[in-house]
Amino acid sequence: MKVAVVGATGLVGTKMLQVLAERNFPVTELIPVASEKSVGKQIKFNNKQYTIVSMQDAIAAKPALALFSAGGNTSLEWAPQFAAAGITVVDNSSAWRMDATKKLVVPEVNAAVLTADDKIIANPNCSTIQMVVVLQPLHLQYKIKRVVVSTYQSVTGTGVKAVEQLMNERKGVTGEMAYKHPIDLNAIPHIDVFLENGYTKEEMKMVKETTKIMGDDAIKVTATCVRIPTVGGHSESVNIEFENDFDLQEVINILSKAPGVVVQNDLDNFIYPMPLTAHDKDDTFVGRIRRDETQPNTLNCWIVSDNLRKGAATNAVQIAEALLAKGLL
Ligand code: 11C
Repeated sequence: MKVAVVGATGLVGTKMLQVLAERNFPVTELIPVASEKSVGKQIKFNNKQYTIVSMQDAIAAKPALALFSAGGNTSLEWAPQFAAAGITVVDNSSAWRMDATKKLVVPEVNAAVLTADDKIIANPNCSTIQMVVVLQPLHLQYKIKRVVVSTYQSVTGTGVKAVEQLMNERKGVTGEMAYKHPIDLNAIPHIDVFLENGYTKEEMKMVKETTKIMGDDAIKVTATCVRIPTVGGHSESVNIEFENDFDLQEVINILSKAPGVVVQNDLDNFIYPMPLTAHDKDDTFVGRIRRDETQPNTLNCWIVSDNLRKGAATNAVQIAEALLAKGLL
């Protein structure tokens, strides 16, 4: 299958190429697309060299699938043009996620919603994806009423410039600032832009995307999103209130069997999820699973996943795999 990767030179685009190769996605020809300044440059995929092309040339090449990770504005302008040419787009930006006519998909949760009519499919925000793969199996069993989440997000979520800022600060070198503040030895409670309600757009993504993916508007979510100086993945402290009571061992058993979830909850051996150990893995890790002793039917846990993998590239490729499995590609 001919596959285009739009934004092929960015952090997520590079990871998409890696994940496509690792998972043996049936790519017969790669069409890498990047900004005008990269057109004509070569990139390697599956031991073959490919030349980066423009958007127009990518559409003319008629791939069956295009994985987009080139930002919201590029996606708003170009995804409809790819779709009009019969190319199925899986888009990693926030451009289409809350559009009622577009599906927002985490395959472990809602692959069933995909149909032949879906030509632009939205990949959710990284911090939402890793949370819903853990919430969904628990919701099916105990029915979630409310979620309170605080995130500890890796600089890789911002992009190459933020990783450079962190590394420059570590070396004592002055360079370009991706953030308004130093990030090393710091925690910045500000991810994406501030909205009128005092929350950030990142926090509201977690609120709105969760109910759309899980297909239940009754689930209440409130979020505080914080950037910290890590690179391996995003971490989340999650407090979940259920309609029904639970047995802690049953919760652990349910999560142990949940697709894409790995339980790391061995306190005696100091085993719990961390960005350093989640880095470069496709799974979502959950630990510190314990009852909230301050109110009934409420659980606390700690969720970590590599935001460039399950939070972006891996989830996008899994959507493509789901389309393929359903005969929609
Ligand atoms: C971050 N979650 O860590 C963001 C990155 O809406 O796809 C992804 C932003 C998005 O900064």
